[in-house]
Amino acid sequence: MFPRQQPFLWRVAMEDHMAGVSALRTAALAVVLIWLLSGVVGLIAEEALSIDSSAASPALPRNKNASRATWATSEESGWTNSIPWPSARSRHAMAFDSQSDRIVIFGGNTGEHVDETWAYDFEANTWTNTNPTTKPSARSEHAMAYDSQSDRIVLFGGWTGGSGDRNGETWAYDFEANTWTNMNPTTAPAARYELAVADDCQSDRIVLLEGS
Ligand SMILES: [Ca+2]
Ligand SMILES: [Ca+2]
Repeated sequence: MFPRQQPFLWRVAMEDHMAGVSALRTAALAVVLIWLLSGVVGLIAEEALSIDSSAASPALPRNKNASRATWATSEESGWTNSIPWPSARSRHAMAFDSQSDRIVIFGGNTGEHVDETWAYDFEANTWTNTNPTTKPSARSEHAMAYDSQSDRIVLFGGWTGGSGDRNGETWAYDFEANTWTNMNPTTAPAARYELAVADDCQSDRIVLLEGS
């Protein structure tokens, strides 16, 4: 009995062995495929991270209002803030138009006298060069105050350049209309610079003090 059954058992054993080898090969192939796939996924993830970090790599100036700022690139200088603001200056004059909620500056000295009118909006954190068509001549050391009753910023005097070049003009600025008007009053203080002015809203008068 036994010798007859042996070939059958051997054949069964060989078939089981071959099935086991095949299963091992399939498992090994699956492991290799998973390893290769994880490598590809890793490379893709690394590339995505490098793209993201390169996008943030320019040194953006830190600013509490950076989220509202507009940024522009330049090949020469990298990142720049495209929001305009007045250039550095001294001896300009400034007044607050409370009706328009704007701080307005005029003139000053940037190395030379300038005749720019700028308005600052605190909520938007923006300076605007209002570029009015008519304006006082370039000057510094003038004075400005806001007349709340007439909603005008009044400017007087200043230094316009040359030796002894004092100015005695009275100008009024309307922010909404963006117009400067030379008031040419019949009587006026003598021309001067380094003066001070203030608005007495109760009596509706601009008061002028001293000067050179
Ligand atoms: Ca106004
Ligand atoms: Ca007035």
